[in-house]
Amino acid sequence: MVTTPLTCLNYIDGEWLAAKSQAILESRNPADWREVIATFPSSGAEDVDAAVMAASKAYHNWRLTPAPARAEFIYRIGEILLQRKEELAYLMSQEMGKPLAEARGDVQEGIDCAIYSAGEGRRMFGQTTPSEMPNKFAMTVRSPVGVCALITPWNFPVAIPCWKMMPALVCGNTVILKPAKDTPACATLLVEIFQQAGLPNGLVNLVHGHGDEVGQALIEHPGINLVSFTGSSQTGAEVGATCGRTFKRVCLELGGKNAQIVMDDADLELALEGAIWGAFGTTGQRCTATSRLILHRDIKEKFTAMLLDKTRKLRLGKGTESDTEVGPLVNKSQLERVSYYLEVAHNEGAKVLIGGKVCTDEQLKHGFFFEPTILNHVTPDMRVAREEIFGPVVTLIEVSSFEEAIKVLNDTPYGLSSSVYTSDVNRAFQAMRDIEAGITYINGPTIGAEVHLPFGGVKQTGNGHREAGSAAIDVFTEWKTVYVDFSGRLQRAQIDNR
Ligand code: UN1
Repeated sequence: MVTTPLTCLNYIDGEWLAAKSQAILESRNPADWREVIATFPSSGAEDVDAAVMAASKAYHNWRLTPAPARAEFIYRIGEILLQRKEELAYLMSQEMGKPLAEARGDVQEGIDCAIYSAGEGRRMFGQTTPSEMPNKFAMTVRSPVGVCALITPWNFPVAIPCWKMMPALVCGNTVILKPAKDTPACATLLVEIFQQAGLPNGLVNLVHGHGDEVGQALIEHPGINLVSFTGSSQTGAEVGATCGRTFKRVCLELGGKNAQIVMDDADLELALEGAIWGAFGTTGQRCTATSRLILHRDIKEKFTAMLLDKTRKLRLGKGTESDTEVGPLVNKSQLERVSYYLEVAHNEGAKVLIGGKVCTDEQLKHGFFFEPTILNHVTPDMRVAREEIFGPVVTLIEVSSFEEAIKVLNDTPYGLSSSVYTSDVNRAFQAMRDIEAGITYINGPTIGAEVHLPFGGVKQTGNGHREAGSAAIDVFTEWKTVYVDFSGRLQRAQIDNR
């Protein structure tokens, strides 16, 4: 296990460095804020500059390294991640609060991503096509984009950086990781693992600090070719605007207001398990979390009673304790945000069925614990039904028909994940077609996307790109179209002599 507090540093051109300003920040345990987990540099524009320079320099050789050889490094990273899984999971649980089993799952997602991305090194397919002309050949090949700035959140502190770094590197890019300031220790250990795999210097750089300093400097930097950002829609809109102005390719994975529909013909026990896991897993701090339960009126009363019973039994606690089911929120401002939404709910006329307040348990009073909360009498127009809360709060909305359920599900500014519990195959297929979201689960919860499939959403959830799976290769490569004319003469195109 890692001994805390850790002294985390930036990693630039193969060297571990303090910020040029020497300024330092702290990361604390959200289950007990008296405990410092790590100190880390509060970097600025000059640190970003050094990282961009290193990444640009390293790019020249890396892009010429054959993709299968690049992939071998990624495979090796997966092996080391597997060896160091427990150490990383424990640190994650300490640093951002998720229960150990979930932290292991987060690291496993990184390992899965390594295995998948390494395979991409031997695919990286282009197309071959006939030409309009005789003795001429046409094809497309993929080229790397260049230097990528990867800005990642704290809720999946290993999986999400892996989703971005691994495909980026396999495609021949070099990267600068700017991790969330709530999880600098996880990011540092992860980059140490990349280093341990023997990656050449400058390919992976790590710059810690505040989003509005380091993040801003990165997205504005002329040496950055691509920005991949996961975070709130509000920040994402600004990142997108800056990248638009400076002609950078940008991939945005933003908020969600995901719903699970439970129809009158659903297996209620199954739907219940899904709802609890979707709403309260990771303390509701997933962009895929279930924050609306759209319940058919014929099962609503029964299902609500089942839900209350199960929620009451959830064990809140420190993520590092083995029987914990729900950990703390990540920091004070998240706790304040969730508390604020409870006020909003109250003012809008929603009714708290359970929870609704900061946990007062003596054992947990030094942590950012909020009780798992169910809000009843919620209507689709309420702010609590439309805005992302990012905490253990689920809203109940009653509907009278399947058509109404789909309409309510779609009635939000977001479109990431969705779920329908029904035993009617016709409804399942209709849902697949009509739901406006990037991900739809039939008889499964809204969380739990797998790394070999596209991840992302529609509307304010993003800008049309997808992460993970082969979709990630589309993000991290440019198409080049190549024509080979072996006729030995000028063949003029777009001259109509037919
Ligand atoms: C996120 O919350 O930003 O689908 C990612 C899931 C996880 C990833 C969540 N595999 O719930």
